[in-house]
Amino acid sequence: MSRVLPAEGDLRRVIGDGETLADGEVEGLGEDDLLALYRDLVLLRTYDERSVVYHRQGRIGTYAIFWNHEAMQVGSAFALEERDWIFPSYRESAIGLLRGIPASTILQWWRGHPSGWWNPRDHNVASICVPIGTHVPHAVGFAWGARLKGEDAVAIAYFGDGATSEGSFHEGLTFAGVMKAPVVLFCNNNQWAISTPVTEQTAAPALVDKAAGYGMPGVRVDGGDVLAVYEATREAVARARAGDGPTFIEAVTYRAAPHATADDPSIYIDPARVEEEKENECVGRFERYLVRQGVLIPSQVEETRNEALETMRSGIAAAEAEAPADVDLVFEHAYASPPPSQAVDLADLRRVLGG
Ligand SMILES: Cc1ncc(C[n+]2csc(CCOP(=O)(O)OP(=O)(O)O)c2C)c(N)n1
Ligand SMILES: [Mg+2]
Repeated sequence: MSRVLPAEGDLRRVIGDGETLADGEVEGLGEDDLLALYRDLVLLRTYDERSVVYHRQGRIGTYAIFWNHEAMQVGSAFALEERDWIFPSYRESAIGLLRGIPASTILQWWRGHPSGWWNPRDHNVASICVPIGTHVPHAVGFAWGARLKGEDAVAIAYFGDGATSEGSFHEGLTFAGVMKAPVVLFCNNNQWAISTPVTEQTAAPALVDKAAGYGMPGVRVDGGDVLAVYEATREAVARARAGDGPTFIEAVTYRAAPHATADDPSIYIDPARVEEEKENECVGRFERYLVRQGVLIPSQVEETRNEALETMRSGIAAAEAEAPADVDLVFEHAYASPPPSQAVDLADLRRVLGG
Protein backbone atom coordinates (compact mmCIF):
# COMPACT_ATOMS: atom_id res chain seq x y z
CA MET A 1 0.00 0.00 0.00
CA SER A 2 1.30 3.43 -0.82
CA ARG A 3 1.23 6.03 1.88
CA VAL A 4 -0.58 9.22 0.92
CA LEU A 5 -0.77 11.49 3.86
CA PRO A 6 -3.34 14.18 4.52
CA ALA A 7 -1.93 17.71 4.43
CA GLU A 8 -3.77 20.99 5.01
CA GLY A 9 -7.52 20.26 5.08
CA ASP A 10 -8.37 17.67 2.44
CA LEU A 11 -5.28 18.19 0.25
CA ARG A 12 -3.48 14.97 -0.60
CA ARG A 13 0.27 15.01 -0.21
CA VAL A 14 3.20 12.56 -0.14
CA ILE A 15 6.27 14.76 0.37
CA GLY A 16 6.94 15.88 3.93
CA ASP A 17 8.95 18.89 5.08
CA GLY A 18 11.93 17.13 6.63
CA GLU A 19 10.79 18.24 10.09
CA THR A 20 7.34 17.72 11.57
CA LEU A 21 5.61 16.39 8.44
CA ALA A 22 6.69 12.84 7.61
CA ASP A 23 7.60 11.79 4.08
CA GLY A 24 5.37 9.25 2.36
CA GLU A 25 6.10 7.18 -0.71
CA VAL A 26 4.25 5.98 -3.79
CA GLU A 27 3.89 2.28 -4.43
CA GLY A 28 5.44 1.14 -7.70
CA LEU A 29 7.84 4.05 -8.14
CA GLY A 30 11.46 2.91 -8.13
CA GLU A 31 14.62 5.01 -7.89
CA ASP A 32 14.84 5.31 -11.68
CA ASP A 33 11.31 6.69 -11.81
CA LEU A 34 12.05 9.20 -9.05
CA LEU A 35 15.14 10.40 -10.91
CA ALA A 36 13.19 10.58 -14.19
CA LEU A 37 10.60 12.77 -12.45
CA TYR A 38 13.41 14.96 -11.15
CA ARG A 39 14.98 15.35 -14.63
CA ASP A 40 11.58 16.31 -16.07
CA LEU A 41 11.05 18.89 -13.33
CA VAL A 42 14.47 20.43 -13.92
CA LEU A 43 13.92 20.45 -17.69
CA LEU A 44 10.64 22.35 -17.36
CA ARG A 45 12.05 24.72 -14.72
CA THR A 46 15.04 25.48 -16.93
CA TYR A 47 12.84 25.94 -19.99
CA ASP A 48 10.73 28.41 -18.05
CA GLU A 49 13.58 30.43 -16.55
CA ARG A 50 15.46 30.62 -19.85
CA SER A 51 12.28 31.68 -21.66
CA VAL A 52 11.89 34.69 -19.38
CA VAL A 53 15.49 35.65 -20.21
CA TYR A 54 14.91 35.13 -23.95
CA HIS A 55 11.84 37.33 -23.72
CA ARG A 56 13.84 40.10 -22.01
CA GLN A 57 16.44 39.78 -24.76
CA GLY A 58 13.73 40.20 -27.40
CA ARG A 59 14.23 36.67 -28.74
CA ILE A 60 10.70 35.35 -28.01
CA GLY A 61 7.37 37.18 -27.70
CA THR A 62 5.09 37.57 -24.67
CA TYR A 63 5.47 34.44 -22.58
CA ALA A 64 3.18 32.77 -19.99
CA ILE A 65 5.46 31.86 -17.06
CA PHE A 66 4.83 28.51 -15.33
CA TRP A 67 7.38 28.74 -12.52
CA ASN A 68 6.11 26.58 -9.59
CA HIS A 69 3.60 24.79 -11.87
CA GLU A 70 6.14 22.14 -12.90
CA ALA A 71 5.09 19.50 -10.33
CA MET A 72 1.50 19.54 -11.63
CA GLN A 73 2.64 19.11 -15.22
CA VAL A 74 5.38 16.53 -14.64
CA GLY A 75 3.51 14.45 -12.03
CA SER A 76 0.37 14.17 -14.16
CA ALA A 77 2.14 13.55 -17.49
CA PHE A 78 4.21 10.78 -15.84
CA ALA A 79 0.99 8.91 -15.07
CA LEU A 80 0.08 8.67 -18.78
CA GLU A 81 0.99 6.11 -21.41
CA GLU A 82 2.31 7.31 -24.76
CA ARG A 83 -1.01 6.48 -26.44
CA ASP A 84 -2.80 8.92 -24.11
CA TRP A 85 -3.48 12.42 -25.38
CA ILE A 86 -2.53 15.72 -23.78
CA PHE A 87 -4.61 18.89 -24.32
CA PRO A 88 -2.54 21.77 -22.91
CA SER A 89 -3.39 25.40 -22.23
CA TYR A 90 -0.77 28.16 -22.69
CA ARG A 91 0.31 27.50 -19.07
CA GLU A 92 1.48 24.02 -20.13
CA SER A 93 3.12 25.27 -23.34
CA ALA A 94 6.28 23.20 -22.79
CA ILE A 95 4.63 19.97 -21.64
CA GLY A 96 5.37 18.55 -25.11
CA LEU A 97 9.06 18.43 -24.11
CA LEU A 98 8.07 15.44 -21.98
CA ARG A 99 6.77 13.75 -25.16
CA GLY A 100 9.86 14.47 -27.24
CA ILE A 101 8.79 17.72 -28.93
CA PRO A 102 12.04 19.67 -29.44
CA ALA A 103 12.60 22.83 -27.37
CA SER A 104 13.17 24.73 -30.64
CA THR A 105 9.61 23.92 -31.78
CA ILE A 106 8.03 25.27 -28.60
CA LEU A 107 10.28 28.33 -28.64
CA GLN A 108 9.18 28.94 -32.23
CA TRP A 109 5.57 28.89 -31.03
CA TRP A 110 6.40 31.73 -28.66
CA ARG A 111 8.21 33.49 -31.52
CA GLY A 112 5.01 33.27 -33.62
CA HIS A 113 6.80 31.20 -36.27
CA PRO A 114 4.81 28.59 -38.23
CA SER A 115 7.35 25.87 -37.34
CA GLY A 116 6.14 26.23 -33.73
CA TRP A 117 3.05 24.18 -34.67
CA TRP A 118 3.33 20.41 -34.74
CA ASN A 119 1.13 17.62 -36.01
CA PRO A 120 -0.74 16.54 -32.84
CA ARG A 121 -0.70 12.91 -34.03
CA ASP A 122 3.10 12.83 -33.99
CA HIS A 123 3.23 13.18 -30.20
CA ASN A 124 -0.37 12.79 -29.06
CA VAL A 125 -0.18 16.39 -27.84
CA ALA A 126 -2.88 18.77 -29.09
CA SER A 127 -2.13 22.39 -30.01
CA ILE A 128 -1.51 24.82 -27.16
CA CYS A 129 -4.88 26.39 -26.37
CA VAL A 130 -5.00 30.12 -25.65
CA PRO A 131 -8.77 30.75 -25.45
CA ILE A 132 -9.69 29.84 -21.90
CA GLY A 133 -11.32 26.42 -21.61
CA THR A 134 -12.20 25.80 -25.27
CA HIS A 135 -10.01 22.70 -25.34
CA VAL A 136 -12.02 21.02 -22.53
CA PRO A 137 -14.79 19.84 -24.89
CA HIS A 138 -12.11 18.91 -27.45
CA ALA A 139 -10.44 16.57 -24.94
CA VAL A 140 -13.77 15.11 -23.86
CA GLY A 141 -14.89 14.55 -27.46
CA PHE A 142 -11.54 13.02 -28.33
CA ALA A 143 -11.73 10.63 -25.36
CA TRP A 144 -15.30 9.59 -26.12
CA GLY A 145 -14.37 9.08 -29.77
CA ALA A 146 -11.43 6.87 -28.81
CA ARG A 147 -13.74 4.69 -26.74
CA LEU A 148 -16.28 4.41 -29.57
CA LYS A 149 -13.44 3.22 -31.80
CA GLY A 150 -12.56 0.53 -29.27
CA GLU A 151 -9.23 2.14 -28.32
CA ASP A 152 -8.20 2.42 -24.71
CA ALA A 153 -6.52 5.83 -24.93
CA VAL A 154 -7.25 8.37 -22.21
CA ALA A 155 -7.18 12.16 -22.65
CA ILE A 156 -6.12 14.79 -20.13
CA ALA A 157 -7.09 18.47 -20.36
CA TYR A 158 -5.20 21.11 -18.38
CA PHE A 159 -6.87 24.37 -17.45
CA GLY A 160 -6.82 26.99 -14.70
CA ASP A 161 -9.12 28.06 -11.88
CA GLY A 162 -10.49 30.87 -14.06
CA ALA A 163 -11.49 28.37 -16.75
CA THR A 164 -14.01 26.76 -14.39
CA SER A 165 -16.26 29.82 -14.94
CA GLU A 166 -16.36 29.31 -18.71
CA GLY A 167 -19.26 27.83 -20.68
CA SER A 168 -16.92 25.39 -22.41
CA PHE A 169 -15.87 23.96 -19.02
CA HIS A 170 -19.53 23.34 -18.16
CA GLU A 171 -20.29 21.83 -21.57
CA GLY A 172 -17.21 19.62 -21.47
CA LEU A 173 -17.78 18.29 -17.97
CA THR A 174 -21.51 17.73 -18.52
CA PHE A 175 -20.74 15.70 -21.61
CA ALA A 176 -17.86 13.82 -19.95
CA GLY A 177 -20.04 12.81 -17.00
CA VAL A 178 -23.03 11.70 -19.07
CA MET A 179 -20.99 9.82 -21.70
CA LYS A 180 -18.51 8.44 -19.15
CA ALA A 181 -15.69 9.71 -21.36
CA PRO A 182 -12.22 8.41 -20.45
CA VAL A 183 -10.81 11.83 -19.62
CA VAL A 184 -8.93 13.46 -16.76
CA LEU A 185 -9.91 17.06 -16.12
CA PHE A 186 -6.88 18.64 -14.51
CA CYS A 187 -7.38 22.05 -12.95
CA ASN A 188 -4.27 23.96 -11.95
CA ASN A 189 -5.69 26.16 -9.22
CA ASN A 190 -2.96 28.79 -8.93
CA GLN A 191 -5.54 31.00 -7.21
CA TRP A 192 -5.40 33.77 -9.83
CA ALA A 193 -6.94 34.39 -13.24
CA ILE A 194 -4.64 37.26 -14.17
CA SER A 195 -5.74 39.74 -11.45
CA THR A 196 -8.96 37.97 -10.37
CA PRO A 197 -8.46 35.92 -7.18
CA VAL A 198 -10.17 32.54 -6.92
CA THR A 199 -12.26 33.90 -4.03
CA GLU A 200 -13.97 36.20 -6.55
CA GLN A 201 -14.04 33.52 -9.25
CA THR A 202 -16.56 31.28 -7.48
CA ALA A 203 -18.74 31.15 -4.39
CA ALA A 204 -18.00 27.42 -4.05
CA PRO A 205 -15.78 26.70 -1.02
CA ALA A 206 -13.46 24.62 -3.25
CA LEU A 207 -13.28 24.07 -7.00
CA VAL A 208 -13.29 20.31 -6.43
CA ASP A 209 -16.88 20.66 -5.18
CA LYS A 210 -17.92 21.22 -8.79
CA ALA A 211 -17.16 17.59 -9.64
CA ALA A 212 -20.27 16.36 -7.78
CA GLY A 213 -22.49 18.50 -9.99
CA TYR A 214 -21.23 16.64 -13.06
CA GLY A 215 -21.49 13.21 -11.44
CA MET A 216 -17.79 12.47 -11.35
CA PRO A 217 -15.27 11.95 -8.56
CA GLY A 218 -13.19 14.94 -7.52
CA VAL A 219 -9.74 14.83 -5.96
CA ARG A 220 -7.93 17.72 -4.30
CA VAL A 221 -4.19 17.47 -4.26
CA ASP A 222 -1.21 19.60 -3.26
CA GLY A 223 -0.07 20.93 -6.63
CA GLY A 224 3.47 21.49 -5.34
CA ASP A 225 3.89 17.81 -4.53
CA VAL A 226 4.91 15.95 -7.69
CA LEU A 227 4.34 12.53 -6.08
CA ALA A 228 0.84 13.30 -4.82
CA VAL A 229 -0.06 14.70 -8.25
CA TYR A 230 1.35 11.59 -9.93
CA GLU A 231 -0.58 9.25 -7.70
CA ALA A 232 -3.88 11.10 -8.01
CA THR A 233 -3.53 11.19 -11.80
CA ARG A 234 -2.53 7.52 -11.98
CA GLU A 235 -5.76 6.61 -10.16
CA ALA A 236 -7.81 8.85 -12.45
CA VAL A 237 -6.20 7.35 -15.57
CA ALA A 238 -6.84 3.80 -14.30
CA ARG A 239 -10.48 4.68 -13.67
CA ALA A 240 -10.85 6.16 -17.15
CA ARG A 241 -9.15 3.20 -18.83
CA ALA A 242 -11.34 0.74 -16.95
CA GLY A 243 -14.47 2.40 -18.40
CA ASP A 244 -15.44 4.12 -15.15
CA GLY A 245 -15.43 7.62 -16.65
CA PRO A 246 -13.89 10.99 -15.92
CA THR A 247 -12.23 12.45 -12.83
CA PHE A 248 -11.83 16.10 -11.88
CA ILE A 249 -8.49 16.86 -10.22
CA GLU A 250 -7.99 20.16 -8.45
CA ALA A 251 -4.28 20.70 -7.90
CA VAL A 252 -3.83 23.57 -5.48
CA THR A 253 -0.82 25.84 -5.81
CA TYR A 254 -0.09 29.55 -5.84
CA ARG A 255 1.06 31.62 -8.77
CA ALA A 256 4.55 32.69 -7.69
CA ALA A 257 5.36 34.62 -10.88
CA PRO A 258 3.51 37.19 -13.00
CA HIS A 259 0.64 35.85 -15.15
CA ALA A 260 2.87 36.46 -18.18
CA THR A 261 5.80 38.66 -19.16
CA ALA A 262 3.27 41.41 -20.02
CA ASP A 263 1.78 41.50 -16.51
CA ASP A 264 2.67 43.64 -13.46
CA PRO A 265 1.22 41.77 -10.45
CA SER A 266 2.66 44.24 -7.93
CA ILE A 267 -0.55 46.26 -8.25
CA TYR A 268 -2.84 43.41 -7.14
CA ILE A 269 -0.86 40.70 -5.32
CA ASP A 270 0.64 40.56 -1.83
CA PRO A 271 4.43 40.30 -2.42
CA ALA A 272 4.98 38.73 1.03
CA ARG A 273 2.68 35.82 0.09
CA VAL A 274 4.55 35.32 -3.17
CA GLU A 275 7.88 35.19 -1.33
CA GLU A 276 6.44 32.63 1.10
CA GLU A 277 5.36 30.43 -1.83
CA LYS A 278 8.75 30.72 -3.49
CA GLU A 279 10.38 29.34 -0.34
CA ASN A 280 8.39 26.14 -0.79
CA GLU A 281 8.54 25.91 -4.59
CA CYS A 282 7.97 22.50 -6.09
CA VAL A 283 11.33 21.61 -7.65
CA GLY A 284 13.31 22.34 -4.47
CA ARG A 285 10.71 20.48 -2.43
CA PHE A 286 11.22 17.31 -4.48
CA GLU A 287 14.99 17.76 -4.56
CA ARG A 288 15.13 17.88 -0.76
CA TYR A 289 12.86 14.81 -0.57
CA LEU A 290 15.19 12.85 -2.88
CA VAL A 291 18.22 13.85 -0.81
CA ARG A 292 16.43 12.73 2.38
CA GLN A 293 15.62 9.41 0.68
CA GLY A 294 19.27 9.00 -0.37
CA VAL A 295 18.24 8.85 -4.05
CA LEU A 296 19.92 12.05 -5.23
CA ILE A 297 23.51 13.10 -4.68
CA PRO A 298 24.70 16.72 -5.07
CA SER A 299 26.72 16.08 -8.27
CA GLN A 300 23.53 14.85 -10.00
CA VAL A 301 21.83 18.18 -9.28
CA GLU A 302 24.49 20.10 -11.20
CA GLU A 303 24.61 17.51 -13.99
CA THR A 304 20.84 17.51 -14.49
CA ARG A 305 20.70 21.30 -14.58
CA ASN A 306 23.57 21.46 -17.10
CA GLU A 307 21.88 18.95 -19.39
CA ALA A 308 18.69 21.04 -19.33
CA LEU A 309 20.64 24.24 -19.99
CA GLU A 310 22.30 22.61 -22.99
CA THR A 311 18.87 21.57 -24.33
CA MET A 312 17.81 25.19 -24.12
CA ARG A 313 21.01 26.58 -25.66
CA SER A 314 20.73 24.32 -28.67
CA GLY A 315 16.94 24.86 -28.79
CA ILE A 316 17.14 28.63 -29.09
CA ALA A 317 20.05 28.38 -31.54
CA ALA A 318 18.03 26.02 -33.78
CA ALA A 319 14.98 28.30 -33.57
CA GLU A 320 16.98 31.40 -34.49
CA ALA A 321 18.72 29.61 -37.34
CA GLU A 322 15.42 29.12 -39.17
CA ALA A 323 14.48 31.52 -41.95
CA PRO A 324 11.90 34.11 -40.83
CA ALA A 325 8.32 33.33 -41.80
CA ASP A 326 6.76 35.00 -44.81
CA VAL A 327 4.49 37.81 -43.52
CA ASP A 328 1.83 36.85 -46.09
CA LEU A 329 1.08 33.80 -43.94
CA VAL A 330 -0.47 36.00 -41.24
CA PHE A 331 -3.50 36.68 -43.47
CA GLU A 332 -3.38 33.70 -45.79
CA HIS A 333 -6.38 31.92 -44.29
CA ALA A 334 -8.20 35.03 -43.01
CA TYR A 335 -10.17 36.09 -46.11
CA ALA A 336 -11.84 34.31 -49.04
CA SER A 337 -11.66 37.68 -50.89
CA PRO A 338 -9.00 39.91 -49.33
CA PRO A 339 -9.89 43.62 -49.15
CA PRO A 340 -8.02 45.71 -51.73
CA SER A 341 -6.09 47.52 -48.97
CA GLN A 342 -4.44 44.24 -47.87
CA ALA A 343 -1.91 44.13 -50.69
CA VAL A 344 -0.82 47.70 -49.87
CA ASP A 345 -0.64 46.93 -46.12
CA LEU A 346 1.42 43.81 -46.75
CA ALA A 347 3.81 45.71 -49.00
CA ASP A 348 4.21 48.30 -46.21
CA LEU A 349 4.81 45.56 -43.65
CA ARG A 350 7.44 43.91 -45.85
CA ARG A 351 9.20 47.24 -46.29
CA VAL A 352 9.22 47.84 -42.48
CA LEU A 353 10.56 44.33 -41.83
CA GLY A 354 13.13 44.74 -44.58
CA GLY A 355 11.81 41.65 -46.41
C1 LIG B 1 -12.19 32.86 -23.79
C2 LIG B 1 -11.14 33.77 -23.23
N1 LIG B 1 -11.51 34.81 -22.45
C3 LIG B 1 -10.58 35.64 -21.92
C4 LIG B 1 -9.25 35.43 -22.18
C5 LIG B 1 -8.20 36.36 -21.58
N2 LIG B 1 -7.42 35.65 -20.55
C6 LIG B 1 -6.18 35.20 -20.79
S1 LIG B 1 -5.54 34.41 -19.47
C7 LIG B 1 -6.92 34.66 -18.53
C8 LIG B 1 -7.00 34.15 -17.11
C9 LIG B 1 -7.12 32.67 -17.01
O1 LIG B 1 -6.96 32.26 -15.69
P1 LIG B 1 -6.92 30.74 -15.28
O2 LIG B 1 -7.98 29.98 -16.00
O3 LIG B 1 -6.92 30.68 -13.80
O4 LIG B 1 -5.52 30.23 -15.87
P2 LIG B 1 -4.03 30.64 -15.43
O5 LIG B 1 -3.64 31.75 -16.38
O6 LIG B 1 -4.04 31.09 -14.02
O7 LIG B 1 -3.22 29.40 -15.66
C10 LIG B 1 -7.87 35.38 -19.26
C11 LIG B 1 -9.18 35.80 -18.75
C12 LIG B 1 -8.91 34.35 -23.03
N3 LIG B 1 -7.63 34.04 -23.30
N4 LIG B 1 -9.86 33.52 -23.51
MG1 LIG C 1 -5.29 30.55 -12.48
